[in-house]
Amino acid sequence: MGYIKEKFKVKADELNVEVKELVKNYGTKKIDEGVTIAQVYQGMRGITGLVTETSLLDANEGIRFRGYSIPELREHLPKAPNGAEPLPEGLFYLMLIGELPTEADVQYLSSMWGRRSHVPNHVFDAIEALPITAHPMTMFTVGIMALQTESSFAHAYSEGLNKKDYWSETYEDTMNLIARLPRIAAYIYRRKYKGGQHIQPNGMLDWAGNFAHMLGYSDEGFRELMRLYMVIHADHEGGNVSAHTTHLVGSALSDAYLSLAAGMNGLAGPLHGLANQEVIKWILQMREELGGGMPTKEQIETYVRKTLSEGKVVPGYGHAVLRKTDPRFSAQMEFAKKHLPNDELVKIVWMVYETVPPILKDLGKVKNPWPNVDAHSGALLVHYGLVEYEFYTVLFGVSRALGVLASLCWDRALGLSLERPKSVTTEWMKEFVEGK
Ligand code: CMX
Repeated sequence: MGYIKEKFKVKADELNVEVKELVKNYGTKKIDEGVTIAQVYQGMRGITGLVTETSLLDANEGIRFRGYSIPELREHLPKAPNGAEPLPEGLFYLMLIGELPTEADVQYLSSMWGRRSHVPNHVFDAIEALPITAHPMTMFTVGIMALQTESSFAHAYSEGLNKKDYWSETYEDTMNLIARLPRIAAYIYRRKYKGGQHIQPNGMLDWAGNFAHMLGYSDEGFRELMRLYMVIHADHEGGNVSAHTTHLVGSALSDAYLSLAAGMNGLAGPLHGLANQEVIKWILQMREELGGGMPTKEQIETYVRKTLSEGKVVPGYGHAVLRKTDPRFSAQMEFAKKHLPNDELVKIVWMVYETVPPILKDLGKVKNPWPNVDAHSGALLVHYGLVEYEFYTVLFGVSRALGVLASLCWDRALGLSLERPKSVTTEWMKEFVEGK
C-alpha cells in the first residue's frame, strides 16, 4: 500500500470514530428549523442534507477547501518549477488527507498518476464509434463508461468484497481514473478539432502540464492556466449537481466510473458546467451582431436586456448559493491582469462584469447578480488558442473529478448510507396545508 493510501486510512479511521460518536450522542439533534414547501419545490435550496469533507461554501466568501480559500491555496500549495500557480496534485492531497501537502507528496502523486495513465484501446474505440459531431461531453462520459471495465471496485465486489474494504478499491479506482482522464479528454479534443493527430503523454510533466501538452499547447502560460483552472474548478462542496450526482449514484455502491460518468452528465447541463461554453458563445455572438471590435458599455447593456427579453439567462451570472463575486472569477481576473491585461476578449469580460450586475439587480428576482466561475474562463482559453468552446466543459469535468472522487473515497471510508430522501405528491402537499 502506498503511503498516501496508508495515511488516508489512518485519517478515515479517526473520523469514523468521531462520526459514530457524533451520531450516537447527538443523532436526534435538529440541524435545521424545518423544511418549507418552497424549498421542496425549488431545488431544496438551503436544506442541509449532505456531508462532504473536501470543501465548504460560504455564500459571501466563496469556497474553502479544507479551510483554505483560493488565494491561500495559490500561496501555500506547491508549484511547478518556475511556476506561480498551485499544482492540482496538491489540492487533491489536501482534499483527501485534510492537510497541506509537501513538495514530495505532490511529486509522489504526479508520478503515480503518470504511471497509471495508460488508457486501454477499447476506450478510444468507443469514442471513435460516436459521430465527430457528438458533443465533447457526450464523448467524455462515453469514454469514462468504457473505462469502467477497469474498475477494481466492481471486480472485487463481484468476488465478494468485505464492507471494510470498499474504501480501498474506491481509492484505487479514484487514482486510476484521475490518472487517465486527461488522456481521454485530450484524445477527444485532438479527434474532434485536430484531425485525429494525437499527442503522446510527456512523463516528465506534472498532471496539468501534461494535459496541456497532450491538448497540443506548449506555451508555459497555458500550462500555468491549466494548473490554476484544474484547482479552482475541482470542488464546490457537496450539493451542486455534479458533486451531488456522483455522491448519489455512488451511494448505491456504483463504482467510481459509474458515479463520475453520472456526475459528468449533470455537469453537461447549461445551468451548471456548460455555462462556461455558453458565456463565450454569448460574448462572441454579441460581438458579431455589433460588427466586431470593442463594444461600448451601452451596447453591452442593450444586448443583456435583449437576452433577458428573449427569456434567456445571462450565462456566467448568478448562483444557487453564492451572494458575492465568485472568488474563482476573481482568481482568473488576477491571472488575466498579470498575463494578458490587453486581451480584447478579456476586456469585454471585464466590461460585462461592470454592466450585468446592476441590470440583474433591477429585475428584483435574481438572488445573486454577480459573476460565477464560468464568466471568465472562456476568454482566458481563447487567448491561448483554445477557441473550440464546446470543449470547455470537458476541462471543467477533468478538474471536477478531483473533488468528487476524493469525496467518494470518503463516502466509502465513512460507510455513508444509500441516499434515499422522501418525496411526496402535490396532492399530498394540498392535503397537508389544509391540515388533513
Ligand atoms: N440571468 C437571468 N435570470 C437569472 C439569472 C441570470 N444569470 N440568474 C438567476 N436568474 C433568474 C432565475 O432564472 C429565476 O427566474 P424565474 O423565477 O423566472 O425562474 C430567478 O432569477 C431566481 O433565481 P435564483 O434563485 O437567483 O437562482 P437559482 O438558484 O434558481 O439558479 C443559477 C442559479 C446558477 C442556475 C442561475 O443563476 C442561472 O441560471 N445562471 C446562469 C447560468 C450559469 O451561469 N450557470 C453556472 C453556475 C455555476 C456552475 O455551476 O458552473
